[in-house]
Amino acid sequence: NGKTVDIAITVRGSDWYWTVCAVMTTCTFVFLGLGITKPRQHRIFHYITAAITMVAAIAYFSMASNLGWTPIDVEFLRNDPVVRGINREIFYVRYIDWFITTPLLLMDLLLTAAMPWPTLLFVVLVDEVMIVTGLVGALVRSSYKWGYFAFGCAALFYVVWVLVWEARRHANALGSDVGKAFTICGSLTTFLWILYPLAWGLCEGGNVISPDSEAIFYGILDLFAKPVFGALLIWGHRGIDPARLGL
Ligand code: RET
Repeated sequence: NGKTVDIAITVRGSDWYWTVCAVMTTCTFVFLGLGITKPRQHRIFHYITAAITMVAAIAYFSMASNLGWTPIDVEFLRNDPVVRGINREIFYVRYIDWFITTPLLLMDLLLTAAMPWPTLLFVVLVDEVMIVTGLVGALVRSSYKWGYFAFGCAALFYVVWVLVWEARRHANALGSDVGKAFTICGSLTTFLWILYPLAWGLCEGGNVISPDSEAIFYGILDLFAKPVFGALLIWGHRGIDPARLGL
């Protein structure tokens, strides 16, 4: 009959979330600003990429304001006379962000490689399975969370496989400029996306690092996966007419 401990972000975590929010907001306007200097038919990658940072900006606004979370007892196996459980702040708003933005990131990549739409559809659906299993795993209060995690990792494995094999070959066949743009952005994505389940295991899954450290880990990943990725993608498309990609 011990007490429960609540763990949550401090003012330092909140300040860092505000910082990331500011970067995402700025990048949204920069990507849109670059887009409107182009003819309408040439704006698709600007629009997709700006939408990604726009959604992230709002998610980070929520987390910086300490909203969009729910307390979850993460030490469910614990049998301690003093501490009955540890309620960790789980930011479900992250998953709402990812549910919208990871399909957009995949569209950026798969449209660059001019993949046929059935492939795009299936990869996006598998990606959504990955995000939803991660959310459910983060919210359940038993070791079943690792079962959901395993489903999510299998889904990520498929997405990475399509990017590294099928889409890369498709992009290279479209010319060296398309191949280069895809290789740079695809490699960055593959490297970063594999780190997300690691962060999840240390935060929502295993409660190994504090919510402030979680803010830094996911924050740095998101800065590279969205603004840095977006800048490289838009830069990679300079000189590529979307009509060549069937867009
Ligand atoms: C979860 C947990 C379940 C297993 C796996 C995950 C992977 C998440 C990924 C998220 C990517 C997010 C991005 C956000 C935008 O910047 C859901 C953490 C595999 C890959 C790129």
